[in-house]
Formats: sequence, C-alpha cells, structure tokens
Amino acid sequence: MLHRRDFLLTAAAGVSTMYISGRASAADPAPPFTLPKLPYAFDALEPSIDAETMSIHYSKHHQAYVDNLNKAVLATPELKGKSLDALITNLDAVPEAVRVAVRNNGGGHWNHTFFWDVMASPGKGGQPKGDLLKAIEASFGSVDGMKTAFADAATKRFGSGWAWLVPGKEKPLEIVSSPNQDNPIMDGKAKPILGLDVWEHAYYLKYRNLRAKYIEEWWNVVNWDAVAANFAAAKA
Ligand code: MN3
Repeated sequence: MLHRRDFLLTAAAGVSTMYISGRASAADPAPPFTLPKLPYAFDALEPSIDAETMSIHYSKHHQAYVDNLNKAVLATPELKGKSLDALITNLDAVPEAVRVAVRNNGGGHWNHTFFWDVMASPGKGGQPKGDLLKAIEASFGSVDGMKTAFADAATKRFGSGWAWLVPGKEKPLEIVSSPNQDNPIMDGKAKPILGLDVWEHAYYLKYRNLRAKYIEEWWNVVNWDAVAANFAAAKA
C-alpha cells in the first residue's frame, strides 16, 4: 500500500518533469497530477461506507482537487516540476496568488490519496499487531483507548477537516486534527499513519448529521496492515 502511494507521488513528479522538459505543449496540456486508481471497488467498503458516497467522493471531490491543483500549478511557472509533497510542505515558497489554491487542493489530493489506502473491505484490513500494537498501547493504554481519543478529536473538529494518528515526540503515537484540507506534514509534523475525512461529503448521504456514528462504523474498514506499513516506514 505504502509502495503504491510512493509510486503515485513519484509518478506525479515524473509527469510534471515531462511537462517542463517539453513533451507536453499548449495543444497537449498534460497535467502534472492525476487521480490515483482506487484500490477497491466503490461498493467494497459497504455497509460502513456506501457505494454512492465512495463514487461521488472519489470521482467528483477528489477529481476536483486534482483538477484545481493542476490549474494552479500550470498557471505558475515556478511550481512546475515540484512534487506534491514539496508543494504542500513549503507553502511559503508558493506564490501568494495561488497559495490558498495549492494549500486546499494540494492538501485535498494528498489527503484523499492517503485516505483511500488506509481502508479495506470489512474483515480484510487485519488488526493492530506487533510494533504498531505496542506503540498504540504505550500511547493510549489500549486499542480501544486510542479509538476513543481518535473519535473524540474527529467528532470535535468543528466544520470540515481530518483526524490523524501520527508518530509523536512525547509518545510513540499522537492524535491531531486539522481544518479544511490541511494535514500534519504541512505543519512540519511527521507523516500520519492513519487519517479520517470528517467533511460532511464523506458521510452525509448515509449518516446524515451523525458524524459520531460514521466514525464508529469506519473502524470496520480501517486497513491495519496499511497502517502498520505506514508506521514501519515512519520508523525507518
Ligand atoms: Mn473528502
């Protein structure tokens, strides 16, 4: 899972390199960033996340972040060739005219690409074990303790945003939340190992206003094997 994401980021950087090296032209405006392939079918996360929500979330929302990021990047010569990570971890270097667009849409692209990879069909994502389980227990007492703290952060995030499980400084793992499409790497923190989208578009069709119910059901589709791979990569 992690390798796939790294490949996508690398591939995105490769495409933008092709753009500046002249393989694309105004008549063939190859955009630098592309929608990653969803690693499962739209209905794979049923019943926790319904197929219609997945379809709209991926095909419309994530696609819009990609398209709007490309618009901002292609309009700004000094940004061509920059990877997504380079763009969103150094927003001060992004010209002010497109900084908000890059923050929101670059963050949206990064966050959703990450989000799809930390979910799997119910029963297919394994359980926390090994080093990951030890880190969770050392940080939160138990897996249930972590889930309670995570759900609390996700529930209390006012408006639209995300909750994240990230490698910490005080403890092996910490929970943070971010507004809009911000994420921990924008703030210079470690790369998260798990994240949850709590924008209403992620749950409103099925759960209406019941964000807490969505969060509770979402644990059934967490891909713990992918989370463990993220954790191992963070420690490497
Ligand atoms: Mn979303």
